[in-house]
Amino acid sequence: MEKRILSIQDISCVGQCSLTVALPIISAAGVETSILPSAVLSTHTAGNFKGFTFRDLTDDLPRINAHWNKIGMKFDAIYTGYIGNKEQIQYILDIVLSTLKEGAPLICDPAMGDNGNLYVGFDKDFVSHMAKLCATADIILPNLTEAAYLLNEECRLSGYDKEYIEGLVRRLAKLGAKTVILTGVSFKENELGVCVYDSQKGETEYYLHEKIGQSFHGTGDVFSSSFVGALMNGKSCIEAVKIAADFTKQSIALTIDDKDVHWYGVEFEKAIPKYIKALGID
Ligand code: PXL
Repeated sequence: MEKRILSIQDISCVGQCSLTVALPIISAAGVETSILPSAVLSTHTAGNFKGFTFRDLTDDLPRINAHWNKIGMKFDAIYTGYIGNKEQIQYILDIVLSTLKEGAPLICDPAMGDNGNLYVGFDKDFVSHMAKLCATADIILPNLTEAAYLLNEECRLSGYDKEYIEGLVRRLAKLGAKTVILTGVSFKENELGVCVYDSQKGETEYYLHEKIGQSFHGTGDVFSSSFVGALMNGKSCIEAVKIAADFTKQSIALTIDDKDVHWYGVEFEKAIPKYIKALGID
């Protein structure tokens, strides 16, 4: 039977992030993708999108869960991203408890900040609730900013060494997750990549590649979604990281020429054929 996963994050109607990224990418990976929107926004909250609408769906979460419990709905993985507010965290923990199949992974992207800052609307109190969700996850995928906030440490975006990164992933694992996948790691100019820490083996692996162009919004969601799609295809964590990092890089490369009009996200659609090829399901 086909695997069915649940992704919990917002719908930004326009903006190429969260569910409008997760749904097409994980579906393209051949995995049934059920969704639970945490909120509906007219656009994402970053860059030039001022005056966006925000429909909070907190009250729907327990009602949806009650229905799923009644019909015995179960998922082969749950992947969480942008969460609407701190109250949703407890509801999401309830959903995980009642709908995630035994032994199936909870994958948590604590999507709440970038470039040293939290996204609009989030504060330290929200971060402490997100840390609780991360503590129950099997795999977490923070960027450097989210990692520092989760640990309540000063954020270092450059000028660090391997010792700093390896200390960071170890401290993050101590929050509770088995595997930490830290994104946005770079030890030299024109390099970007990921550090993977398996706390059970005590092993750290890197996937560093050439950095192309400027940074784009939504690339964290493209990376996490394609990672989840690869993992659900039976790839190991490090294989899935490589496939996801390559797909994200290709998506950026295929967007750079449209940067002025397409500043709000990456045109990942153009790279989907390569992603499917990398998964070996073409
Ligand atoms: O890509 C992360 C993200 C998801 N959802 C919303 C956002 C952002 C980043 O700004 O605003 C609503």
